[in-house]
Amino acid sequence: MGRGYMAPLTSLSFGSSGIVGRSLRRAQPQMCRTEGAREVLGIVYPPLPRWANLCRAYGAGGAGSIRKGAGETPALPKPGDWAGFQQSQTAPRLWSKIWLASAVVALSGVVACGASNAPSSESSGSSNPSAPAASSAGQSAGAPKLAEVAPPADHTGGFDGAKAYEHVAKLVSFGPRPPASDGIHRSQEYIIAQLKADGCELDQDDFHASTPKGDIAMKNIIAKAPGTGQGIILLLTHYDTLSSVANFVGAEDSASSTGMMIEMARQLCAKKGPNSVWMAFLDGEEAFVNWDQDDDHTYGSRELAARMAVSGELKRVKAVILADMIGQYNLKILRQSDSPKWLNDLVWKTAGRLGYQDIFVSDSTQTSDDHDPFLARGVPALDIIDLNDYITAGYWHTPQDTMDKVSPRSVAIVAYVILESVDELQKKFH
Ligand code: 1BN
Ligand code: ZN
Repeated sequence: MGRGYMAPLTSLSFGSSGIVGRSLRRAQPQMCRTEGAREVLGIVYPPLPRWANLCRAYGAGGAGSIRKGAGETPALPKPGDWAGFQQSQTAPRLWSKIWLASAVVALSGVVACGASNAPSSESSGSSNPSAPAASSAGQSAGAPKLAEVAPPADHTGGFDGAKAYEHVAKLVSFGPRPPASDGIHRSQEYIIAQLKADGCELDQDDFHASTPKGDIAMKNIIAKAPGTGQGIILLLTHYDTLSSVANFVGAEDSASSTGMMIEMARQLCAKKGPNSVWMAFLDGEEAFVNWDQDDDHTYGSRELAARMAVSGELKRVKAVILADMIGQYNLKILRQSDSPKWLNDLVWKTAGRLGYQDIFVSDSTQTSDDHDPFLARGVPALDIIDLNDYITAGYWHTPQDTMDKVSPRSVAIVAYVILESVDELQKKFH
């Protein structure tokens, strides 16, 4: 893929020619039939699963910050203006620090609480470094958060969770990242600089997507670690944020998975396995107006799947693993019922072996996301996502999606599970 490429209509029209649309519609009978599609902050979404009584919670979020229509998007502040959004606006920093300090005293020895906004490695003294620490126990959705720290890198297969958290904070510091914005351009520069520094081979796919808001320039960034054979293991994250909500910086949706993937690239680009490992940073996942209408979503992943189909590379893909919203405290990842059983089993078995069966739980759900264009083309694909709890807490697609909702420990654990799952895939497809 070259630079400055204008996507052929064929590539995006694959997504709208029926394959992708059918896939998304097919998923709906499993969802909350009583409520149907819901509007959250001006964007209409498909219904959610029943399992956690979410239909009611789905409408939460308050309509006060709805911004609709072209020209109503607020002017983007200068980058420095966004520092405050690294913490929730509803919890002033001083009070949250006092609260955290009290929590540290109360739970002495359990929580290691740094004064810095980027917690460093924990020293829990736990006899089982893989076991989840007690620091997240008892926290309910919406409650103030105890600071968690990343496990030392040698407890998570070499993955440096503190560094990943710094990447997340950096992305958030650029402000909102809707497609073609100043914030996303700064994010692209940052992602590319980090990947180059890690020695990754890079593809930059600049394309244009036809959206309800007109033709929008977008960019996928693909880091490639070549393998000795022909196979490809494809890891995905999106890095854009929702354009329709003012002051939405998306710490969890989507900086957490993007920061994690940047840090994973440091390890993966230094390795050569039987299969190549590609890490795609995707633009344009979020809807501009209505997720459930006119394929107004997943522009970047549809572009990538279409391009790889045209080039013949798609046939070489053994598995796709998407990570999205993986940094929450009290993380709960559900199996994906639309994904192949063997791929769910491989990842969940790996998580169980590492001691994280309380995070990778056995319930199933179905989520529409960037893995869909690959499933629709017959490629085994999985979404590692915790969407439901974030909706219940009232943070999803709101200005409350800030750095204080992201746990370096959760990010590190998901990275560890994905890295080990990549090793399992390498063994399976050697
Ligand atoms: C995930 C994060 N998604 C958007 N931001 C995808 C999605 C959209 C999942 C609608 C469920 C409903
Ligand atoms: Zn989102």
